[in-house]
Amino acid sequence: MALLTLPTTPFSDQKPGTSGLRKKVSVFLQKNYLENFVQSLFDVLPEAKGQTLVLGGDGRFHNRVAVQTILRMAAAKGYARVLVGQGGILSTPAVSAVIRATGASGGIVLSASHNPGGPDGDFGIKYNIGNGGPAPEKVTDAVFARSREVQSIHISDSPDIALDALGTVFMDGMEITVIDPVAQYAELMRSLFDFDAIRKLFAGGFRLRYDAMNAVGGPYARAILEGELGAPAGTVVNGVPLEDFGGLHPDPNPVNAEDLIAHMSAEDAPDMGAASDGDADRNMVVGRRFVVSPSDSLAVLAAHATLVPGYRSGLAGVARSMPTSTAVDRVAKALGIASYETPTGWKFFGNLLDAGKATLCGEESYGTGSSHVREKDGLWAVLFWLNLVAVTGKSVEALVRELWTQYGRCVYSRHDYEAIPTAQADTLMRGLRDALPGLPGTTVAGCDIAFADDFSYTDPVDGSVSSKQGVRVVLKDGSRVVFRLSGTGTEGATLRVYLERHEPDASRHDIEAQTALRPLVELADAVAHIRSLTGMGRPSVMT
Ligand code: G16
Repeated sequence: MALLTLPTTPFSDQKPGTSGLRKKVSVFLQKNYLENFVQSLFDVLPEAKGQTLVLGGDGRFHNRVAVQTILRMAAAKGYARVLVGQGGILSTPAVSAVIRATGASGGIVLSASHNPGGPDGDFGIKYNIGNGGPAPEKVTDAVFARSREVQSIHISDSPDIALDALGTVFMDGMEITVIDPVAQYAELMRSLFDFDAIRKLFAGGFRLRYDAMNAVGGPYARAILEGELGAPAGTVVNGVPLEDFGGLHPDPNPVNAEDLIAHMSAEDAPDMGAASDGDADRNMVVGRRFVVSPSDSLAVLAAHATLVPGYRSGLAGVARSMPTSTAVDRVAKALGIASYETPTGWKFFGNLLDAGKATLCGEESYGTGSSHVREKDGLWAVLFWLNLVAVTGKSVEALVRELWTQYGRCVYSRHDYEAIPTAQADTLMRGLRDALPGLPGTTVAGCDIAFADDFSYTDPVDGSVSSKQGVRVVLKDGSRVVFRLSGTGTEGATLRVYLERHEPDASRHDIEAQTALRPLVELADAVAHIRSLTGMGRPSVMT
C-alpha cells in the first residue's frame, strides 16, 4: 500500500497543559481534526523504528473510526508494532498496564473519560508515555505548539483491519496484534490481591452490585468478578460498553449513579456497591445505605494496605491532589510515612510513583490508584475494598467509621457550577486572586481566615514548578474552601468549590455534610461573589 501525504489546516484549540484533546464529537468529525492531533503528536515523538504503540479506547461513538485512522498513521510513522484492544476497546488503566508489561514506547487512549458519549456527546484522545502514565506537560505543550504549525498528514491508504478477531495482521510492514483487552490487566490484579479470600467472601453469600454504567469497565468487571472470583452472574450491571453509554452520564458519583444509590438504599441492599466511569479509571464505593467519599476511601486503603498482598511490605508514601480532603494525611502521619499534596491531574503523581516516593494516590474526583500502573484504576480500587472486607470481616461502613473514630471525620463536599460563560468564570477567578492578600487575619461570613493563597507546586523529583493551581482559603480551625476551574469540561467553564471541615467529635460524625459545611458555603460566596457573578443561586451538582 502507498503512504500518502495530505494537506491539513493548522488548528490551535487544544489547551496547552491538558493531557490531550477532549471535544464534542461534532468537532472531532471535522475533516482532519483527529489527524491533526495525531500528526502533531507523532511529529514531536522520536523516531518510531522498532517501537511498539498500544492503542484502544472506551468504545464510545467514533472509537472504531478513530482506531482505524490512527493505525494508518502509525504505519506511516514507522512503528514496528501496534497492540490494539479487541473491538478497539481498552480501559485507561489497561492501556497503562499493557504499556508497562510489554515495554511499549507509549499508548494512545481514545476516551473523553467520564463525559457523556454518543453523536451529541464528547470524544477525546490522549497519549501515555513509556512509564504508562499521561504525557507530561513538556510533551503536551509541544504537541499543542506543533498543532498550530503542522501542514501535512502522513497516512497509509491501507483498508480497515478486522478489529473483532484476536490475531496478527500487517499494514505496510507494521505488525498489528489485536489483543484480549482484559488478559494482561487481570494478571496484574491477580498479582496484587488475595483472590482466594475474595472468592471465599463471594462463596459465603457476600453481595456486590457493580454498575459499569454501560462503559468500558463492564468487560473487565465481568471477567474478574463474575468469571474468576465467583461473584454471581448479574453482580455486574450495565456491563456491555455502548457507544452512547445508554444515555447515562458515566461519571460515578451519587448524582449520576443514582440507580446504584437507590439499590444501596433499599431494604434488601447488597453488602457493597461500586461503579466505574467511561474509561474505567474512576471508582465509587458504596456501603449499605452508606456513601463513601473518595477522600475517605483513599484514607481507608492507606490505613489497611498491609493487609493486601501487593502492599504487604508497607507504603513508601501517599499522595493526594490539593483539593482532596486531608484524611489520608492524618493516616500517613500515624503510619510515619510521607504524604504529598499535588495539583489536580493524575500526571502529577507520575514522578512520585516512578521515584518510589509514593505508593498510593488519590483524588476527590473519584480517582484512586497505586504504583501498579500510572493511571487511576477503578476496578483495582473495588478489588482493594473487597480484599479488605474479606480479610477483616468488617463492612464498608464499619471500615469508614473506624477511620473517623481514629482520626476524626473530614466532612467534605464539592459544589460544581457548570456551563458558566468563560469570561464570567475568568472574572470571578481574577477577582478572587486579587482579593487574596487582604484575607488572612480577617473574619468573613463568621469564619476566621488564617491563610489564603493560589496553590503552587514544586515537583520534589524534577523541581518543575506548576503555579496557579487553585485558590485556597484556610480557616484558623483548619477548615478550608478551595476554588478552581475544571480542566475537563467541554461547555463554557465549570467552577469547582471544594469544602472541607474536620470534625474530631465522634458524637457529631453523623452530621449531614451540607449542613455541617453551610458556613463554608457562605464564606465561599462572600469571597468569590459566585451568586452575583454567575447568576446561579445554587450549584449544578453537589457531591
Ligand atoms: C482528569 C484527570 C484527573 C483529574 C480530573 C480533574 O480526570 O485525569 O486526575 O482529577 O481530570 O477534572 P477537573 O479538571 O474537571 O476537575 P479524567 O477522569 O477526566 O481523566
